[in-house]
Amino acid sequence: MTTAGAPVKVMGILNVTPDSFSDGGQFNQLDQALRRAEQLVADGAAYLDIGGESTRPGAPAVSTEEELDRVIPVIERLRQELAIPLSIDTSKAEVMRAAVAAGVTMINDVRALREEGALAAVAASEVEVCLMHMQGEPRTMQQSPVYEDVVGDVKAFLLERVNACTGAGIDRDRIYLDPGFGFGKTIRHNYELLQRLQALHELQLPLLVGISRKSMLGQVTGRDVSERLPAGLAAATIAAMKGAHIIRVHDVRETVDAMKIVAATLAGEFN
Ligand code: 7PM
Repeated sequence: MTTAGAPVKVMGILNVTPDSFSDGGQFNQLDQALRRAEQLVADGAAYLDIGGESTRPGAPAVSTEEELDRVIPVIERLRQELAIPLSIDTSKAEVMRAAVAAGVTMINDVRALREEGALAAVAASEVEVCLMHMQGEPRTMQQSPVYEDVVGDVKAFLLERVNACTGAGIDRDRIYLDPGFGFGKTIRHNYELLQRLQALHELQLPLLVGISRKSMLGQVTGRDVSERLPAGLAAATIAAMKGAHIIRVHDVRETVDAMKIVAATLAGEFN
């Protein structure tokens, strides 16, 4: 359980994959991304996470060129127009370097800097980094995930990645950890991780958690992706009560309200 500390921050997801903005035309897409970003800021986001590579189970890989073309113009435009810290959801060193040059505050890597050159790219910068746990690769990770002890295994993996970071010259004060809900995990694994989220505090680093609209919500409620918000708010609230520092979501406005209730409860202002 957490103590009353800084309020939990909400990270808004800004997808810039082609399917998220239907018709082509780069200027049109940039304007749409900016409008969506402005809305997320107005809704109370503390970070925007920009993703150009679909990490969904079974998704095709995206080339470096394609990913750069999708995300860099968006980062540059948002950096010009908005003051909010930006995060880039990528695993590629080249995209990391270009995103840092374009002004991101955080690298959010579902592969925890295991790709060639990624550790060095972050070490050469001053940005924050989120190290996420994933078993396997997006294309096949949901086929038959196996753990000895999911919490222990995730913790051991994250510790190894923290050590790889510090060994490469990335200070601990720049690192966030994420158990990677839905990334090579069964429903049981996901709920055991949520139930025992506090165990990850033993690594003594802030936690980032992403559960928004994921199948672990659909499997319990029977709801389709578009109807998972109430379940997502319950999961975000539980993660916050267990001491998560940043919650990564699609529905920022509603999640910020939920986090205000958590903060009011923990601060005891009205008791
Ligand atoms: C389709 C299915 C598209 C799932 C995208 C996804 C996380 C992340 C993602 C997370 C961190 C999503 C995922 N999930 N980064 N990127 N933590 N740090 O649901 O849980 O957004 S992609």
